[in-house]
Parts: sequence; structure tokens; C-alpha cells
Amino acid sequence: MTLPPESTPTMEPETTSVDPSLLKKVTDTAWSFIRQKEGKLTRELLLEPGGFGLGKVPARLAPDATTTAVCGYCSTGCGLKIHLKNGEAVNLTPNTEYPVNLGMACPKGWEALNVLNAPDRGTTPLLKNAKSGRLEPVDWDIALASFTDRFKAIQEKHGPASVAFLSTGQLPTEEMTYLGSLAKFGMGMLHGDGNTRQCMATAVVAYKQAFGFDAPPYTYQDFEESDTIVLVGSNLCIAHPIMWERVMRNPHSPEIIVLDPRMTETAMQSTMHFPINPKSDQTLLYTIANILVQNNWIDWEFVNEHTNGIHEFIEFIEPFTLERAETETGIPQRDIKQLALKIHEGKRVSFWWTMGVNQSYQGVRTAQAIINLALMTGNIGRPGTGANSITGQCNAMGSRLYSNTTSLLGGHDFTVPEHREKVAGILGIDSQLIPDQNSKAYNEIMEGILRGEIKGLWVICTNTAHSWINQSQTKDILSRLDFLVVQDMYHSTETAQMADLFLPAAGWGEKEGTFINSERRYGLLKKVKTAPGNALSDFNIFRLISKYWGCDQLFEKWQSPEDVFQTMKQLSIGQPCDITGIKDYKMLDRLNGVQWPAATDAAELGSQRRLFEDGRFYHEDGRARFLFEEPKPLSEPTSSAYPFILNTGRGTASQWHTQTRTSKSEVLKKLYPESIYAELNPQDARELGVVSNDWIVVKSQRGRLRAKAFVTQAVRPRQIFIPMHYKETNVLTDAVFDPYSKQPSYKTCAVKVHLEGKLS
Ligand SMILES: Nc1nc2c(c(=O)[nH]1)N[C@H]1C(S)=C(S)[C@@H](COP(=O)(O)OP(=O)(O)OC[C@H]3O[C@@H](n4cnc5c(=O)[nH]c(N)nc54)[C@H](O)[C@@H]3O)O[C@H]1N2
Ligand SMILES: Nc1nc2c(c(=O)[nH]1)N[C@H]1C(S)=C(S)[C@@H](COP(=O)(O)OP(=O)(O)OC[C@H]3O[C@@H](n4cnc5c(=O)[nH]c(N)nc54)[C@H](O)[C@@H]3O)O[C@H]1N2
Ligand code: SF4
Ligand SMILES: [Mo]
Repeated sequence: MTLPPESTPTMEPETTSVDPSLLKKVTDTAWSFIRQKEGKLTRELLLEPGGFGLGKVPARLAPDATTTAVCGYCSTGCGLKIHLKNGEAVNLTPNTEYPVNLGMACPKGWEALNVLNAPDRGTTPLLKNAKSGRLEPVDWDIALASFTDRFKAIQEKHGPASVAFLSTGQLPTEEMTYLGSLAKFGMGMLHGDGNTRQCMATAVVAYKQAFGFDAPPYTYQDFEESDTIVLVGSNLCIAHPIMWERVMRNPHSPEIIVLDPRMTETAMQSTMHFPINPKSDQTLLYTIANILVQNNWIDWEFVNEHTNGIHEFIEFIEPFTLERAETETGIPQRDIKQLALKIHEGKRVSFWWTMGVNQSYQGVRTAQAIINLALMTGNIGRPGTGANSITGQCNAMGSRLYSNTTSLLGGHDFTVPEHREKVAGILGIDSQLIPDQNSKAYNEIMEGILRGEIKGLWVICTNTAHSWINQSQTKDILSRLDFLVVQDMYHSTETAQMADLFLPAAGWGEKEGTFINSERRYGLLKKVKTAPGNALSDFNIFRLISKYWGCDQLFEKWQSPEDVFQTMKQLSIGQPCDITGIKDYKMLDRLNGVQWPAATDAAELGSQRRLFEDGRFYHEDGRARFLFEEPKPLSEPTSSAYPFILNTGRGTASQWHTQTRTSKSEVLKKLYPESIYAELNPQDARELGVVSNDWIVVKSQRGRLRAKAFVTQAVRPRQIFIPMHYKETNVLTDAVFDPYSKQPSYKTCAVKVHLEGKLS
């Protein structure tokens, strides 16, 4: 195996790839823990500058310099300047030239480097000792050999589909492409999904059905150009603070309308807040559509030329009267009328949605109810408009296009023979290696384990034993596996603790690749730090696995992430997400990121673009579709035994998901409550005899937790909100899914509440 080509994004490549003194030092330590395996592990492979984590300096960057990279937390995709000393990052500042964040960053971004040195970083592979049941350090050779032996043995006994993988929206796109290809084309797996199912599946399906391709249409400039901004189930101030800053820069005194059962930080700053009953959005949105129709506030020219299905939709929404809407949504009739009027009066109305919509047992149709409003008012394809799903993780969009889970690489379809032929041709592999069926979804993989059909699971860059719905069942399911491999930056995660084999991974800042942000912008991340101990970049772990598995010849072309990027370009040809106009990483860096599509020279395309300016959508007839369905009642209605509705989501701007990263920063820790808390309305608190900071007990039919009470008007009576960042939260949630997207409905289940020590 040869060294990967050097791809210095900001600086000229050095002539020698690895410093000779470094080479000696590295080999000395390296050979002491990695043995030659059938001549496969070569010295070059170990010394690869892309990041076997052993080299001290990132060889391609000058020792004292400032370079750039995009942030690795949320999907905003802010640009950062990273300052190096002796070849290692020592500090960072937000990039003032980057078109996304214009010099701003949130606390997580500012603290991004400081979570990399934590004592619980994985520095060596760990293998469970069969006798003691404890994880013990092993070298990479033993780790990779047991990975291969155990998974192969399971597949031989139970068939190839008995091993599955769960990936993520937080790896670079190139690593996702490698992983998905390795698992499905190299290792013969049929089933793989990822945490994007928990997050974006609803938006994916809603867009595919309505537009013909999974394509969020906006550019962030639209936040600044709207005169009416409608946020549905989206708490920008906390979850996307820099997008919110863009709203704050809007010079048109926009109407900011928030639909959220809670008075969130975003709702507090809005001009109109609708504290809608949980999961009644569909009714409200259909009623607004009905009002628009009744008043003939429809952009008929746009509708007639660019859409299908309006007449069926008009007929369907007739029964959605103001009376019905008031009863179901809890919003007074005059306010609903006012909302419809604002949407009509706005010249540039943009609709944005996030998890309050996606995480629902009826998410797809709710998202489409938003899309319908944008279509019928012609609010799409123009500045400041759009039916805009905001993504969550730094590379949620990358996983939607390249994780090889729900869709075949590049937004293709596993079930279409021409797509399989095309992808096989580009990869130079036999098309028979590409499965002709779709993967099981995350929940189906979990069910598969429960039924004993899936016996081996490889979890990469996600923390299932904290974030998946209904944890009591989840832990039981994971414990039934014959072999669980967890590949993570930290060995302390709830899932890693359950692993039979733990593989230590380099994280953001310790490797390179691209992320695709919410506005479809490819941004570059770089290796600015050495991974600790013997941790390796996921890219290199995948390469090693392909060698040990014996399928590395399939991926010979992919010696570096940028090689994969070049393949991704080819895969994108003819797709709506075409990126053939981006020459290489250097160009991406120079242009401050590039949005897809970029089918022609990206340097000529301008720094930002929105979709559908010509009114043409991706269905064969070029038209968008109105899609709708009768709303369903709450999946778990309240009762006298469980009288509260539990809502969950993001707590503060300083906490990230399962807290494996953000809990390692001393600065961030000062910015959020240490222990789990539950927001409770003062009226309920009085009835329960609870004051703030009392410990309360919250129970659902599935489990119980204790939390500190936080008494606040922000939640409505008989509702309670608990952030997702604490490991207990998902003990309560109910494993219910949207029928089309299979996304978990994390935001509503029935619970009871009482003061600790007091019988309920
Ligand atoms: N600080 C921080 N930022 C993050 C993340 C993080 O962990 N921490 N995670 C990132 C990720 S992956 C994601 S997906 C995004 C999520 O970003 P958001 O979706 O904005 O965050 P959530 O708090 O999950 O949910 C948003 C709102 O939905 C509301 N909601 C609940 N039920 C309903 C309903 O029935 N109708 C309506 N209209 N609203 C409802 C909740 O009250 C909540 O305020 O954030 C990203 N950004
Ligand atoms: N109740 C409730 N539950 C929810 C939600 C909710 O709103 N309510 N939201 C859901 C949503 S939208 C999401 S996106 C999920 C998120 O759920 P998870 O994906 O489980 O959350 P993270 O903490 O981001 O987990 C990422 C893991 O990857 C590791 N990691 C980070 N970088 C790297 C890397 O480069 N390589 C490797 N190998 N590992 C790395 C981290 O240490 C961490 O363990 O949670 C979902 N769960
Ligand atoms: S808003 Fe998101 S991308 Fe920007 S600095 Fe914060 S976490 Fe990073
Ligand atoms: Mo998410």
C-alpha cells in the first residue's frame, strides 16, 4: 500500500511526506504494538500522514500557522480559524470570512479543541475478556483479527445479513462512503442505518415524495431576506445559535412566528408564539391552508405551472374549520386567522422546521403540510422563501447522500438496477456485490436483534445506549448480541461500556474530510492535532478492516479521504447533488465551501445559491406534489394514571447530545445544569407540592427517573420537558415511529410526576 497523496488545503505540499526523525520514533513505538499480519500491515500504512494517529505533527501543515476548518458539532457548519504552534492546534477563533457564520461561533465551537484531551479518550483497542467480562487493552492486530474472526463466524453460521452496522451524521462524508461501501460491498452486510434516522429521516421522505429528491432548498441568506419567518418545532436560539444570529441580522423587521408547545428561548424573542398542543401541527397547518383557499390567497400561476394535486388537497382540507382547529390545537380562532393573514401578507415567507416536526409518529405528513403552504403561496425558489428543513448534526446531509444506508451512494436507489450498475462501474466493482434491496431501518435492526436474526452489530460514532428510544428495551436488546463492536472517541460512552470490542477513533480536528451543512454546503475539516495514543482516524480503521477482512482490493483507489472525494464527484454525475464542478479540497478551501449542486466550475458559481429558482422540481414531470393525510391522535394519550405529556429535546447551547464531548470542557460545564432537570408549570408544581430544585420522580409505562424540578411558565400545564442530554431521559420514551420515515417519536409520551418520597 502506498502513502496517500498529500492534499494540503491551505499550504503548499512539502516535498517529503514524513519527517525522517519522526519516522524512526514512530516506527519504534508502532512496531511494538502492531505485529505483521500475513505481510498485510506495511510500514507505509502505519506512517500514513492522514492519521494513524502515531505521527506527532500533521505533516502537511507548517508548524506555526493559522489554518481553517468547519466546526464538527451542529449542521450550521461554521467556519473556524485554527491556530497552530509546533504543528499542533492551540487555539481557535471564528472565521470572519466564512459565508456561514461571518465571524461568529457558539460556545461549543469555541471550545471544540478543549474536549479532545479528555482522560477518557480511547487510546487503545479494548477487548472483552470472556472470563472476567471486562474490557482489556489489546493491540490493533488482535483487535482487528477478532473483529474479522467474530463477524465472519457469525455470518458463516447465520448468513451475511446477521451482522449489521449503525453509523452517524457526524463522520466526514468520505468516511461514510468508505464505511458504507466496506460494510455492504466488502463485508456482505445487507443492513445498516444510522443516527440520522433519529433526526432527519422524516425530512428525507417528505422531500423525496414532494420534490422527487431529498433537497433542502435554501441558503442561509434567506434568514436575512425573509419578511415572515415561520419556525415550526425549531428552537434556533439553543440548537442553531448562529442561524439565529442570521435572523437577527435581517434588516426587514421580519415577523418571527414560532409554533412550539413550549415558550422556548426562540419563542421569547419571536413576534408571535403559538403554544400549540403537542402533535396538533398538522391540523393547524391544514386549517391555515383552508383559510388561504377560502380567501383565494393562492398563487395560482405557480401552483398551475409547477405542482400537482392542489384540487385533491383543497377537497381534503375542507373539514378543517376554525372551530375544529381551536379544539385540537388549543390556539384561539382569531390567532389562527391572524397567522393565515400574516402568511398571505408576507412577500417573502420562509417556513423552517426541525425536530418538533420530524420526531413524530406523523412527521412526514406534518412536514408535507408545511411544504404544501409554501407551494400554494408560491413561497419557494425566491430569496427569503422556502419549505426548509434544518438539519441537526454537522454532516447529517452527508449521511443522507453517502452513508449507503437508506440510499445507495450519491442519492441513488438500491432497488434500481441502472443505479447499481452505475455505482459499480464508478467504483470498479462487480455490480452483484451491491444489494438489490433496501436496508432495514434502525428500529428494524433493533427488532432483528430481538428476534435473533441479527447477532453482530458494529456501532460507529453514535451512542445508541443513551440516545435510542425506550432505553430499558434498548439495553436489553444490545445485551443479546453475540458480538458488539463500538468505534468511538471515548471508551466511557454508555454504548462503549457494553461493547465486546472497542475501537478508539480520532475525532474532529484529528483527521480530514468534508461535511455538508444545512444549506447543502460542502466544508472542509483538517487534521490539526494528533490523536491520542494509538487512536486512529475512522478512515484508517476502515482501511485496516478492509485489509484484515481481505476485501481491500475493492477499495484500492481510496488511499486518502480526498481520493474518496474524487469518487464521490463521479457518483454525483447526473444527480441533483452533482459536485463535479469542485476540483479538489484546495478549491473547497479557497472558495469557503461550495453548495451542491455544482455541476460546472464552482469558482464561477457565486458563494451561495438556492434551489428551484426555475420552478422545476425533481419528479419526472418537473412538478412538486401536494401530499396529505388525516391527522392521528396522540400515540400515547394521557390518562388519569399518566396525566402529563413528556416533551424532550435540546436543553442549552452548551450541551451536545449524549454529552460525550461537551461534558469534557470546563467552560461549557459552567454553562449548563449539572444534573438532570425537568421543566414543570407553576400550576402543576403547586398541585404536586413541588418547588424548584426539589427532586421529583417521573414515570412512564416503561421506566422512571428522578430529576430536579425547574418550575417555569415556559411549559404549559400538564406538560413537562426534560432535555435529551442526560442518560436517564430515554428510559421514559415510547418506541413509536412514523410509518413512512421510521423516525422515532421522541417528543410525546404520557408520564406521571410526583415529589420524591411522596407516594403518587
Ligand atoms: N446545543 C445543541 N445544539 C444542537 C444539538 C444539541 O444536542 N445541542 N443537536 C443538533 C441536532 S442533531 C439536531 S437534530 C437539532 C435539533 O434542533 P431542534 O429541533 O430545534 O431542537 P429540539 O429541542 O429537539 O426540538 C425543537 C422544539 O420542538 C418542540 N416540539 C416538541 N413537540 C412539538 C410539537 O408537537 N409541535 C411543535 N411545533 N413543536 C414541538 C420542542 O418543544 C422543542 O422546543 O439541534 C442540533 N443542534
Ligand atoms: N429523548 C430524545 N432522544 C433523542 C433526541 C431527542 O430530541 N429526544 N434527539 C435524537 C437526535 S436528533 C439525534 S441526532 C441523536 C443523537 O444521538 P447520538 O448520535 O447517540 O449522540 P452523540 O452524543 O452525538 O453520539 C455520537 C458519538 O460519536 C462519538 N464521536 C464523535 N466524533 C467521532 C468520530 O469522529 N469518530 C467516532 N468513531 N466517534 C465519534 C461521540 O463520542 C459519541 O459517543 O439523539 C436522538 N435522541
Ligand atoms: S453553531 Fe454549530 S457549527 Fe456553529 S460553532 Fe456552534 S456548534 Fe459549531
Ligand atoms: Mo439530530
